[in-house]
Amino acid sequence: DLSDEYYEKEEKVLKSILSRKTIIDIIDFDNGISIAKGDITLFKVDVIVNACNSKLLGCFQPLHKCVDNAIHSFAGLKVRRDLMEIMDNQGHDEANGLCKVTKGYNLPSKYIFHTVGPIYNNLKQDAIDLRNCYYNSLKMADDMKLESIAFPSISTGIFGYPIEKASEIAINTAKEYLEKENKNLKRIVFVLFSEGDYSVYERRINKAY
Ligand code: AR6
Repeated sequence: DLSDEYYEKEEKVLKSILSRKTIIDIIDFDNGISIAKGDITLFKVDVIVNACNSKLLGCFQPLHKCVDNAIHSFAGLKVRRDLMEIMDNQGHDEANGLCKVTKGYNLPSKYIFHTVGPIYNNLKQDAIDLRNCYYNSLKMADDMKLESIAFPSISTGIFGYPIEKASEIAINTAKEYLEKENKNLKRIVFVLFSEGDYSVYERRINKAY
């Protein structure tokens, strides 16, 4: 049971969503890949991906400026409720590279995939885990017959993955997926939260194609 305070908070969030503007800075490359600058919670795509920890229940520091907090704040409390049920049924933490789906609720997007990126330790396994985050999300979106998916830069915030290395994995995994396996996806968007990250992705895409 949720207190009045929770519902009041939820209402404030909804009001702030209605007053928010949509993103303008977006580049579509003609290979199905796009990059954009800004807040992923503003995107209207079939699914946005969340960068989570292995508990999958949101960030435990309410004021932390992570994508997990942004997504939970704007999507609403039903996301955490659904994840609690999923994780209760599963009975153990989520492994790196895997993901679970919830609806998008108050977000413009239909679904959210909650994936667990690796905490960077400069190990070979980190690259495998990060690749799996992208690969498993793409595969799940494709299997669900979705056409558009937006990713944040997974693990490159507090999980410490260097953006140069992480962007190479993100773009190569997307490129490979589109070339070899894709059935339904039409648009893969990488949403970057800073100028610097955006430039890294732009350079990396030009290098990959
Ligand atoms: N839209 C798009 N990107 C964002 C947004 C946003 N609204 N907010 C932040 N970013 P991080 P991680 C960028 O730390 O490294 C949480 O506590 C951010 O600038 O969010 O995978 C989870 O619960 C950075 O470039 O995720 C986990 O415990 C990128 O998103 C942990 O953080 C990822 O940074 C996961 O760490």
